[in-house]
Amino acid sequence: MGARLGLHFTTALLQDGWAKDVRLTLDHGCIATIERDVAAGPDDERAGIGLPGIANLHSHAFQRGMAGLAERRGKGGDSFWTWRTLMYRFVDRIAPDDLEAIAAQAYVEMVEAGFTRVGEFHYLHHDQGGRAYGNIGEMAARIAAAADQSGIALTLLPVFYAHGGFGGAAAGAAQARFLNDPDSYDELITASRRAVAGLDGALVGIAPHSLRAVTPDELTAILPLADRGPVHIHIAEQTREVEDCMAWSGARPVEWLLANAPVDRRWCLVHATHMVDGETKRLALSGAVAGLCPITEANLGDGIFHAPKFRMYEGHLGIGSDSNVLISLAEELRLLEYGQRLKRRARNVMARRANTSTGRSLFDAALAGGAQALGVSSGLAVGAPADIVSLKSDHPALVARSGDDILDSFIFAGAHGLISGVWRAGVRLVSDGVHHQRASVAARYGRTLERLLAP
Ligand code: NGQ
Ligand code: ZN
Repeated sequence: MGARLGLHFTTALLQDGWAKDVRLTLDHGCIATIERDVAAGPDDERAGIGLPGIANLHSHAFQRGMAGLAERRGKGGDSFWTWRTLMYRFVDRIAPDDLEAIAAQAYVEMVEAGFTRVGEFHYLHHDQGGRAYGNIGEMAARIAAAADQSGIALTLLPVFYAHGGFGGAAAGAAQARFLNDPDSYDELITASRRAVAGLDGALVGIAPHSLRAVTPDELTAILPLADRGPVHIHIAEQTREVEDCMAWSGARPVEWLLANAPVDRRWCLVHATHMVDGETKRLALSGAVAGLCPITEANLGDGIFHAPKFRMYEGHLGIGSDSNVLISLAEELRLLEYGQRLKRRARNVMARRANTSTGRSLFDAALAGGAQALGVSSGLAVGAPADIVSLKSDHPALVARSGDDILDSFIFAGAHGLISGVWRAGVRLVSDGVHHQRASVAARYGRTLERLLAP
């Protein structure tokens, strides 16, 4: 790299808070210097309002391809489980090229939304009918290729999936493409590390899918493969899952996991919707991240997380786009707060204390929790990766705002078009709200969907 790139912001949210007239210089993808209260240099890029990029801690990228196609009422009552049947029908058609095209589209949209890293909870491993690909890491390599095309940083979470229900129940035919035993999973992890080896900043963690899909012995067998990396698991998303877990073990899912697995800061418990007070408190004290996916949880009719109690015990939380039915950082945070308001008939539920901004509290939580869950550091600081989002300071939703009012307005009062630029590791990916690869990625995605959805 040649001369250091200078970026100038009218105001920016640095690791130690808001600052005015901020000048960053970037070097080899990292923030080399930070100056405050300085004018822009002659060659600096002027970039409006600066925020740190946020990690999207939970995605199933392929599900972007069926977004909006499960919103028609069926014969009986529709539920998470009827949605899952439709999702399984869609996943069955996806070939490696298709996965790459759909994931690239999802990731471009994530970057445009202000996400600079994604945790891909990746479970589509095998060919139709469960036949092995020549390389067990074939699909992992397609996820890595999609991340590369979009520029988003990747924490790849290859999923261990072995059963169709608690207590080692046999998996169904529709789940055949997901299945491994601990030995083949070991190979998958090795292949996944190889698949991401060329990607700047990529990490690999592990992901036992859920207590429905993994037995206690299997969980014990695969945990060492994390090798100090992140461990993600779906848990307590649906009440039926809680009932089935009670019938199997006498304990609730989160209760069972906390009693039987070494849950700590490396863990991310995705959803954790249905907890009683004792579970909520103990999960918070474990230091693990609760991976909340408000848009998907609303879409699937999951329920509402016990946020006030969890926050009272200083629990860590982050945000995921999960089914990718809609990809929006601002809307995930807004819906997290609005779910709480509707349930509790109160306002500003997620604000950390009196006289604090709800938007800032949500943003700080998602920034720190997302980074923790994906195994990286967070925030704009010297030495940190230059993962930056800029907002348009002259947008009507943002004019005359400063400090935390900017975040409140971005989250609660902005509709579209507030994000101007996005940089990942110092590389500019988005200008004027548009990802530089948007057109080519969307064209390939369009051709893929035409074929996949053809009658
Ligand atoms: C998934 N999605 O892995 O994509 C799941 C559905 C399951 C959510 N849990 C499959 N939202 O949980 O069995
Ligand atoms: Zn999920």
